[in-house]
Amino acid sequence: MATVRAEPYEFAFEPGQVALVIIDMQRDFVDPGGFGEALGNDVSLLRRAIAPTARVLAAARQAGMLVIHTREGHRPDLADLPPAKKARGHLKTGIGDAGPMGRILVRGEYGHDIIDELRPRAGEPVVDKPGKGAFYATDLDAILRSRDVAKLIVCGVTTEVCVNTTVREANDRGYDCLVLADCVASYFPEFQRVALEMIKAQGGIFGWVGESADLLAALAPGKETTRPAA
Ligand code: TIU
Repeated sequence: MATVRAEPYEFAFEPGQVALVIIDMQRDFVDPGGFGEALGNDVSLLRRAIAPTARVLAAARQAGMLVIHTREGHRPDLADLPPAKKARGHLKTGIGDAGPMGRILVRGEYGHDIIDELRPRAGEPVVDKPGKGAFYATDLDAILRSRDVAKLIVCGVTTEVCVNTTVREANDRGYDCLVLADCVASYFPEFQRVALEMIKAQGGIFGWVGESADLLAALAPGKETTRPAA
């Protein structure tokens, strides 16, 4: 059993029964010229999560942990794009339209894919999702249950949108989620702070919040206990 210092209290897991879930680290959100920027956001705020997430990804692979990547996006014919989602924001350039990295949030396009720094390896499931939550209209729940995974370590973007929605969906399905604060990011610093507060409030109403350094310490070879509190 590994234990990670976290709030509201330590997060314990068997490395074989936990999955690392990396949410939507796609060029469309993280790179200039994508959907995130089309929404008026400064994408540089998201890029700070890349390096710590890459370290967690390497450690998870080393530990033999199940790694799952998600991507938000739609079929090229946009048949799974709700008209309300397409219309929202009255954007000049929105989902399905041509952007500098291909059609925005459309599967198969360059911008829809995961950034090079966190590229999935063969054998790591990539879950394509049409919504903000990774459980809605996907096979994520089936993938996790078939492997007896009931605990998730969550990284990705954005903290208050797809990360929070996914954690809430997971919580209602009986999963325990540890969100790594330095491996998730928001275009809005205030939302980053509050979204993490919401998860861990009331005794962990939706889950746990920790730091990647504490997870890495727990996963280090031969390390099976929590790092002592500072
Ligand atoms: N706009 C925003 O903050 N996020 C999204 O649209 N999708 C995800 O968070 N992945």
